[in-house]
Amino acid sequence: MQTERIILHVDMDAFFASVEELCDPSLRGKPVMVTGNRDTRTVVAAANYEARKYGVKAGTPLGIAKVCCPRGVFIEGDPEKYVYASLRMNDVCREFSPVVERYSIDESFLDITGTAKFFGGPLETGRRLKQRIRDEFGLTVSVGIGPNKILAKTASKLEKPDGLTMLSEADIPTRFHALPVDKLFGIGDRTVEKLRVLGVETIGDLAAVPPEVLEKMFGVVGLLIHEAANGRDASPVVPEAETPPPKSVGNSYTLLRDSNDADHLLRVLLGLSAKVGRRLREGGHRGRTVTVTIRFYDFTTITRSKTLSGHIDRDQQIYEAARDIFIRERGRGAGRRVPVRLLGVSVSGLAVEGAGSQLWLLDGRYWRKYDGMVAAADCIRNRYGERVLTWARLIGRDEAPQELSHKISGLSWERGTGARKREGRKR
Ligand code: DCP
Ligand code: CA
Repeated sequence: MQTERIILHVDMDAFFASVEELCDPSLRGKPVMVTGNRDTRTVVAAANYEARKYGVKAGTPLGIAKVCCPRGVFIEGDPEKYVYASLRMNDVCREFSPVVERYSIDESFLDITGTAKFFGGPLETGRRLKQRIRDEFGLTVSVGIGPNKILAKTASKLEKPDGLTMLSEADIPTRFHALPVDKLFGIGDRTVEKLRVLGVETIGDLAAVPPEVLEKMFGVVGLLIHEAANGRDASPVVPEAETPPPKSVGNSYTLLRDSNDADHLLRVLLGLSAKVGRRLREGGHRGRTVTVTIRFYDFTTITRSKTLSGHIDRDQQIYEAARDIFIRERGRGAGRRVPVRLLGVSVSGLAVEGAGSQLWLLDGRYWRKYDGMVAAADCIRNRYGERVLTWARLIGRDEAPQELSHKISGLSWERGTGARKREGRKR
């Protein structure tokens, strides 16, 4: 019986920029950079490999990118194109296995344990998948293959662009352990900094750190880091169809101190709305009904809803509805004198993908730009963590929990900023 799995990770090269090149072949060979809305302070979301020669990469502020690469072509991103290309790419992936997990806009995992033999083995499957995507779209991708997701994802990065790399169990003590620790899937800059204190430079160094030490430093995550550094990862490839669609998406938050300060409570609602918006977009959902939960200091709780004319998924739209509900309830006396202990925001009445797309199609230029910015901001957070972007209104507020914070007003890069670290009890 075969127990070892074969996982393939596919990652598009310079995705947004490559799609733009595809739409306008005259861009080929030139340094191309895709940005957010250019009316605001913005950053480069994607730089093609030509532009990277000038030192530009994702997150470089536009002003700096123009200095580094004055002859570069700067294009305002159009997420509709990228989503379309992403979905089509996924269709091609499904030709190679029924078990495909769309991991991000330009990355998918395929479990090819059962199907690789039909395509001539794992490497040949990777080669054919790359060829299919090249033939179909003229795009290059990098493919990584391994016995689990961690090794496959690490492998796909090793020979970018247009790479095809396999990391097997036998490669763990050698190639895998020789890599710098920041190449390990899931290890962010902050973790790398903390690990440096332990003298950890390579994945191998990390693998040698006793799990108890990592647990002490990072909690349960430390144990996962230990497993990952040793090339172990049992997480399955989860095809989308197996994820049941949620009925609603919501988050609640217990205040650090009970409060009846409206400004303060609205800020918490904003943070919650942003969190819910992000989760909706991640799942490809939009909903029509926004519900606010208010729990008072004595645990009495009210739940009030508002149903909108269309389906929404943007932080600002959710917040506006939540704020209306909150202000209406306060107008009726709720919470004006009584301190609030917990607030919750949820969105229900979810539309299946496509059915709620009216807003997207009918809205004018403003929303299109907004969409681009939201999509780019989401991508940035996917890559660099929730804390790099936040709403200006939430910066530096001690009750603006940073893990709930999102930046919408202009795609500005604010690495390392965000609301102050929350201390005290957990949500
Ligand atoms: N993206 C973004 N903001 C970021 C990072 C990425 O908007 N900070 C977008 C643009 C990218 C796309 O997501 O094209 C995919 O992200 P990747 O990290 O995979 O980057 P690329 O595909 O551009 O480059 P690579 O060839 O290194 O994968
Ligand atoms: Ca990519």
